[in-house]
This record gives sequence, C-alpha cells and structure tokens, in this order.
Amino acid sequence: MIFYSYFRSSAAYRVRIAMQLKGIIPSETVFVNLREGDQHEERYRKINPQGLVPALVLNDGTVLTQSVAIIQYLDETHKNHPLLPESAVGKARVRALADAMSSDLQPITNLRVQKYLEQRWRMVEDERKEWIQHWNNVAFTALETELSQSPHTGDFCHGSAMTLADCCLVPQVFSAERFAVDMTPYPTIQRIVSNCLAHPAVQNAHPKAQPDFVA
Ligand SMILES: N[C@@H](CCC(=O)N[C@@H](CS)C(=O)NCC(=O)O)C(=O)O
Repeated sequence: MIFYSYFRSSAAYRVRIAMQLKGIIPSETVFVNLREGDQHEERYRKINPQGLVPALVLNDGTVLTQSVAIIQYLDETHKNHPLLPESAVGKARVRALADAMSSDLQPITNLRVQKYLEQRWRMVEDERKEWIQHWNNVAFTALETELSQSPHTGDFCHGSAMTLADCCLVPQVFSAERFAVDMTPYPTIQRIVSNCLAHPAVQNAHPKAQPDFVA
C-alpha cells in the first residue's frame, strides 16, 4: 500500500491513527507538501483528482480517497482493534461524531478555503484566523454538550477504546490549537484528547513524529 500524506493534514492524521491502532504499515509513504502546492501537480492529480490528501493506493493499484472512507475500508479489512462499535446505534453515534468534524467543520477551515478567502475576499490573516476560531467554537460547543451528557462517552468518545470518532477528534483539536482556539470551555474534549495522546498509536501518528515534519 502506498500512503499519500502530509504531516499537518488533519485528514491524513486521522488515517495515520487508524493505521497505527491496527498495526498497518504502508510499504511506502509519499509526502505531498501542501504548502508548496504539490497537491495541484499533475502527478498527484492523477492519484486524487480532488487535489486533497490523504490517498491510499492498494497493492492492486486501486486508489482510495477520503479519510473516513479509507478508515472504514481498513476497518473492514483488518479486524483487530475495531473502529466502530458492534451495535447499530453505537455505529450511528460514532459516525455522527466523526461527521461533525470531517463533514461539517474541517471542510470550511481547509487550506483551499483559507486561500479563497484571502485571494477573492481579501481577508487578512487575523480575519481568517477569526473565521477558523468561530467555526471551531461552533462545532466544539455542540460536541462538548454531546460528549459530556452521553452515557456512552467513556475514556474516549465512545466507551473505553478509541474509535473512528477519536481518529477524527485528535487531529481536529491539533488543528484548533494551531489557530489558538481557546479549548478551556471544552473539558470533556480535552480529557478525551489527552487520553488519546497518551496512547503510543497516537504518538506515532502525531504530525511531529512524521519524517516530513517542519516546525
Ligand atoms: N474530506 C476529505 C478532506 C481532505 C482534505 O481537506 N485534505 C486537506 C488537508 S487536511 C488538503 O489536502 N488540503 C489541500 C488544499 O486545501 O489545497 C478527507 O477526509 O479526506
């Protein structure tokens, strides 16, 4: 398997956590430098016409894109450390938590959105930062309410083992901290993330542990 990654990509970080939890080691990792614009190069567009990371190329050449789809593929093909609970209602809860981050929050704070706000609407850095902080706060306020009130929340988003929801939460908080989002109103999120960060799988998947990391 060839994994296309970028150290700071929250979507690639999700997949790295899932792979680490399952002990999956890609035969090759290709680093797509988003700051340098590698995602727009012809050679990467041939892999993912969306120009987004991550992508995973299987041994038979099949290309998988979209981090949550990739994680669910890995979960279906590697049964150790299941990333979704057994019950249908548990699955729905974990997928909903993951969607709140991967479908609702991350897409509107993505690099290409920031670039558009800057180039088309002349938003300066502070204004773009405020945009990111605003949407993170909207999402985290709702997540904190759900996580703090649900009896299904445990050491992690759902129970006592990391799931797809934690694979999405950890990178989202990493990204929020980069943009100086104040996390103090979200103690449950902070507690869960700190439990995740204590896990070697998350430590190995962390942006700072990647060969392409740049401070
Ligand atoms: N929904 C996609 C989102 C992928 C995505 O937005 N990737 C970002 C990095 S986190 C990216 O490649 N951005 C490049 C750009 O905006 O130009 C997924 O989950 O894989």
